[in-house]
Amino acid sequence: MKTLKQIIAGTLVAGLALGAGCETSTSERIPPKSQDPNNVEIYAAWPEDGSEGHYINRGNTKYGVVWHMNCGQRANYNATLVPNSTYSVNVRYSNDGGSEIVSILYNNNSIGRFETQNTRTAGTNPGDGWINFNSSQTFTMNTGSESNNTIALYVYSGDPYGVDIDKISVVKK
Ligand SMILES: [Ca+2]
Repeated sequence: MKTLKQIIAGTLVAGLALGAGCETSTSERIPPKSQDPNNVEIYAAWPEDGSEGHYINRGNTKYGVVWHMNCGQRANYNATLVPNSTYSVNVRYSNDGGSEIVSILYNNNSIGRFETQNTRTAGTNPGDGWINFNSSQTFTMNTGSESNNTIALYVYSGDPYGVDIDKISVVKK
């Protein structure tokens, strides 16, 4: 017969095991740490706290996950960059159906906006286009004196189905 102490210990172990199970699924989403400040790939599924949108598992991406954003939503990403430098920035996205206008902000200042194209191939079914990715045009971004910066995406306008963001590429010229 188990003592009360053994029962409590068993419950604790079960609780830890449950926690470990949750931890495993969380660890699959640990953000990649590829932070060469000359060539930063920001994977959109790992935004800063308080960002709007949600992640979705999606093929044709490096980590199998995207960040989905609807009209009016904003997602923020911290990046370590070389101060007082010029970068090229573009965004890889998929968009099944109607367009969005997405603004890219550097420390809250717009560096440009792009229109999402329909990534559904002609003749395929609605929804099939989410696994096809396009890149936006490339924008120029000049960094200031700080090495810690925030790059944000804001969906300025769009259809009811939003846009999936894979990554933001930030490459020093
Ligand atoms: Ca859309």
